[in-house]
Amino acid sequence: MAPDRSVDAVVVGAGFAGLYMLYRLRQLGLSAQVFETGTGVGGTWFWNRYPGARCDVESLQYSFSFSEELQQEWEWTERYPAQSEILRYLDHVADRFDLRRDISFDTRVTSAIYDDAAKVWRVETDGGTTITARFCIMATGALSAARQPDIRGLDSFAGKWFHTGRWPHETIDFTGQRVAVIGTGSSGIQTIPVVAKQAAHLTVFQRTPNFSIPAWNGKLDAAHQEAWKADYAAHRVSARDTRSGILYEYSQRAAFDVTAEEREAEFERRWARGGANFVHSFNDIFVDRAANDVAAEYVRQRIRALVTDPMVAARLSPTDHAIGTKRICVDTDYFQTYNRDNVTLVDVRATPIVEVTPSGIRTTEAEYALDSIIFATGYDAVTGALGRIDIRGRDGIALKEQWATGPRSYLGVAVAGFPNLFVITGPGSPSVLTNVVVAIEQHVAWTADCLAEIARRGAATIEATPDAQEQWVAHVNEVADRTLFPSTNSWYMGANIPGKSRVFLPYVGGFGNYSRICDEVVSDGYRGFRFE
Ligand code: NA7
Repeated sequence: MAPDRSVDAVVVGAGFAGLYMLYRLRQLGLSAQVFETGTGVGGTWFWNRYPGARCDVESLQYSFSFSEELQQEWEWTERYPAQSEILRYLDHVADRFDLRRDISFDTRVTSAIYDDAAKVWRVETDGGTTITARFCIMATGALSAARQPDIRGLDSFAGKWFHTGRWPHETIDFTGQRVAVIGTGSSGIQTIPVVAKQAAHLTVFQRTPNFSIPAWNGKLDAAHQEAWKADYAAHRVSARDTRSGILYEYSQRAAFDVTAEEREAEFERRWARGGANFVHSFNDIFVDRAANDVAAEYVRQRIRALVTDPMVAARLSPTDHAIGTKRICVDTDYFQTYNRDNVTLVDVRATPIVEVTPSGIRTTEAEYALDSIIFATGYDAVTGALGRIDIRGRDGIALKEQWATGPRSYLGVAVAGFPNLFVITGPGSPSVLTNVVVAIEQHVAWTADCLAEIARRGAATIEATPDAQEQWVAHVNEVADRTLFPSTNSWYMGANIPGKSRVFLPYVGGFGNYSRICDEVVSDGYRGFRFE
């Protein structure tokens, strides 16, 4: 079929990645079409409107650095940005750079098929549009494919149910209601304290307890913001040199290089400061089980101090995984919420959910009458959004089939057999282990430079070589195996999705190291890539 249109580049997604990619494509003088499922920009931040939704990276760091004017003019109001503030920011970015005119909203890309003869990508949408493009850029997000567990009887439920990652746009008021939250990851931990204050009764269905550190969120001090902005560019440079693209205090000491009292004091200090900085208290927490155990025990001790009922405190205390090997949660009054009279914690490992009935949830032990159910059950992370699109490269090979035993990419941005396809923060790149805005900016800039190089060389395509890809995959696995991460059943490992292959999805070698490798690949004449 003849395409409706032809452009230089199609971008899938209009979150942080898609917006910045469009900005860079325009700078290169390339025509672009962005497709976005939501009715507005923002991606993950468009959908995650649940009560309490907030970023776990501080505002001054979780923002674009590509425009000095933008980073100077935008005023953040809180230490950690609420979802509504991030969305306002992204709306501002879209307007400021006049990005919307190249974005088709309310449009899902259903397939992207490479035509080897014409050397173009043929992209189809659910609206029936077909567009061809030389370059296809997946800015589909690592945490965008919401995962709804298959629980018997949900269709029969007479009340309302929601997923945190697909929250409706109208205000949902739980006042006076009997509400359930299923899931106690970051989303559950954020929403539970807020919903508990509204609901008549809240029942939390927990399968695995998580480690969480207080955010101590509050209004951003104007003088602090001003001082930070005075030196913004330097802060950004320093952040890019770190392991996670975030300016934390990365300790140079190992946990057992200090006395027990010093360790305790360090944990204490970091707890009082709040946030994920805690897991960097010592430099061996992610690699040494004993070091990890002392940090984990400190948090468990805190939970016991915060939660009045010792049985509930024990149930809330994680013992099945090393701290930090699931993304650490950052909360406001999470553990204290269980001291409220209107909150009940149900351990669904001990008493599994059997079914949803018209009036509530039935476990093996009891029936809970409910008006609303909130699923905070996470995402098919890192590869899920790509898997929902029929992506086919050379010879009609489907990406999904090629990745059936785990994703294989070169640098997490390119895939052998898929010429001119770029994945922003794809599997095998630091992505979800970082401040994702920093990771996105690096991937987008690298991709834009690559497109400029293609033009300079007068090449039609660029493609990762199978050898370079195999070496990269081996390196990604080798680095992961040196840490405690693979020991945990986490979404980093694909373990939350039945049937998903168990592979450590992101690159744990550190953002700073990773971006140096990407730069070296370029200075070595795009080592591991083939231009045609
Ligand atoms: P997560 O971190 O994947 O958390 C999902 C939670 O839902 C987790 O506690 C799961 O328990 C639980 N879950 C999933 N399926 C079920 C079923 N069927 N029954 C009971 N409980 C279930 O997702 P989030 O949205 O909280 O956070 C994702 C990331 O977004 C986060 O890490 C930040 O980076 C931002 P499990 O642990 O699998 O036993």
